[in-house]
Amino acid sequence: MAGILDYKTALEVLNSEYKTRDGIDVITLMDSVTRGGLTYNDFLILPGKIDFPSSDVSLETKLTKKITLRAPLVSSPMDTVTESEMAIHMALLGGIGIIQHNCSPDDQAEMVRKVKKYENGFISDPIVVAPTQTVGEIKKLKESLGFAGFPVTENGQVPGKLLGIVTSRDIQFHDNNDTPVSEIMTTDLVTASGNVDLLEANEVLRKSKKGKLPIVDAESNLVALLSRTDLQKNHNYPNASKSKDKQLLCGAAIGTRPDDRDRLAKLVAAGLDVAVIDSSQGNSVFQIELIKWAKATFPELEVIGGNVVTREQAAELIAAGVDGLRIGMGSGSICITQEVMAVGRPQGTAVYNVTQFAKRFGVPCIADGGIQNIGHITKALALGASAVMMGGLLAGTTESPGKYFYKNGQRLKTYRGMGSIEAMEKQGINDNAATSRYFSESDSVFVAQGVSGSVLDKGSITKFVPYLISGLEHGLQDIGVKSITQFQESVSDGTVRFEFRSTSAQVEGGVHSLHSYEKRLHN
Ligand code: NAD
Ligand code: CPR
Repeated sequence: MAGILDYKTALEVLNSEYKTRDGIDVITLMDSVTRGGLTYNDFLILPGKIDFPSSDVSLETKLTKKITLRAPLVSSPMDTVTESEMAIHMALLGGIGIIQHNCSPDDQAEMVRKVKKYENGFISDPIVVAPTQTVGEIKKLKESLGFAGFPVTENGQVPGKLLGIVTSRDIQFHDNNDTPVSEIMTTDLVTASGNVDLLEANEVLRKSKKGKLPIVDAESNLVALLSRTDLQKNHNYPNASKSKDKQLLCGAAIGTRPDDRDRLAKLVAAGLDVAVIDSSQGNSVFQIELIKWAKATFPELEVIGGNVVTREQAAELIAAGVDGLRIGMGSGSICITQEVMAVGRPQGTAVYNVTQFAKRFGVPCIADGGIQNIGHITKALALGASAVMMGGLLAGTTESPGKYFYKNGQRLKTYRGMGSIEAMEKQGINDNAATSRYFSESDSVFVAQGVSGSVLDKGSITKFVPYLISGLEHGLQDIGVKSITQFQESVSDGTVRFEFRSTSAQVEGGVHSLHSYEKRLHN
């Protein structure tokens, strides 16, 4: 039939008559000289061709020059986002957590130690009791914790010589609350040695039919515990981020005050893998000196500098010796920096400009702030970031610090900026924590750079992060790339194409024209 072309001819026509691919390349997209800065919402990536399953997509990426992650996901060093629980689970799921520093150096080092000592499934800091404690005290513990079954150690601590276990059954019908634990505890124990692995330990626990399996060292000191109730929960984490010695990878943030050198020494002694120098404006003599000192003093430690949003800032920190950069100024969900300081940059433009410069020196970059959904992560990767850092998206999860509370029937947790009045007012027990950290010598009032608010309960990151990962894999599949490396190469060579998104296009791209709906993101 005249005028109608068959499939083969369509491809021939496409290849012979069209000089460029549909859409625009990244250079045209990011031409901020004529167009101004862009945020993630201002553009879209055009789909490519799918010829592989999404499970084939690799999300392996560089966090720093030496550290590789299986997932490009980092939790932010904020006191409502990352302490040990978050860092442990981020690392188990293939990303990494950066422990916050609005606390004493000793507390922060202890959090790092907890991550480094963590072994999946083993409780490394079980609640234990001393033989001199009373039945009454055990009943109270049971009431407040919701479980009983406490190992009894000679010194009432871990490690400590294991003497027995006191369980619900031991105290159930015991009316005399003054009886010491030593008289009623079970001493007929099944234990496993300290070098047992999780699979073997689970097997011993299963066969023993006991509720708890104490793990002891060669001197019979209790070092950890395995609980029957956790048997079902002891998932495998094949993508866990681990150092050479098989411990989970852990990051921590420090400031640029003179005291932060002592803080860093403590963190390194606790096993720290990567330090993030935390400042909204990274290009300062304080930071440059600190980077040089840290790299000279701890050659094995990876150091991420920031924050930066321009080539010039990046160049200074790269010259000082950073192993990675953190990009973002004023894009965070709790942030008022652009409003108050009049400085910052739209995040898409900041990410693109810094990454294109830093990649010439092999310095990976983290896109920090403003990540509201999976699409934003894909776009940050498209613009050259190796990983994204998230605050608000991970706040309100089971693993984030802080207690849930209810307001208007909704379950919430606090989420606040680290330069909010509330965070600055948090009084540390040590002179480097909290307020002293934020003041310049001449300051007499706080100038807030962020707000304090609340976010909805998001459940556990053990569900939320796999959702992010799966969504990313599907996104890359739609674009037609099998890995982050291929993605970034295809953006650079112009194969992956983009489109601007007008305001009405943004409205069209969101849910619209419904009377009501419920936005459920994953099962
Ligand atoms: P900062 O510690 O870098 O700076 C606070 C003040 O202390 C600045 O005036 C700085 O010049 C001064 N200072 C730092 N080191 C000094 C030294 N050695 N000697 C003398 N003065 C020194 O912290 P910040 O930039 O205010 O940020 C505070 C927190 O808020 C951080 O956690 C940061 O990540 C967060 N924040 C982030 C952004 C962002 O857009 N990414 C914006 C604002 C705040
Ligand atoms: P969201 O992921 O919530 O958008 O942004 C988190 C990022 O915001 C942090 O990693 C940090 O860089 C930045 N941030 C933290 N506190 C801030 C204050 Cl007070 N002001 C501006 N930005 C802040």
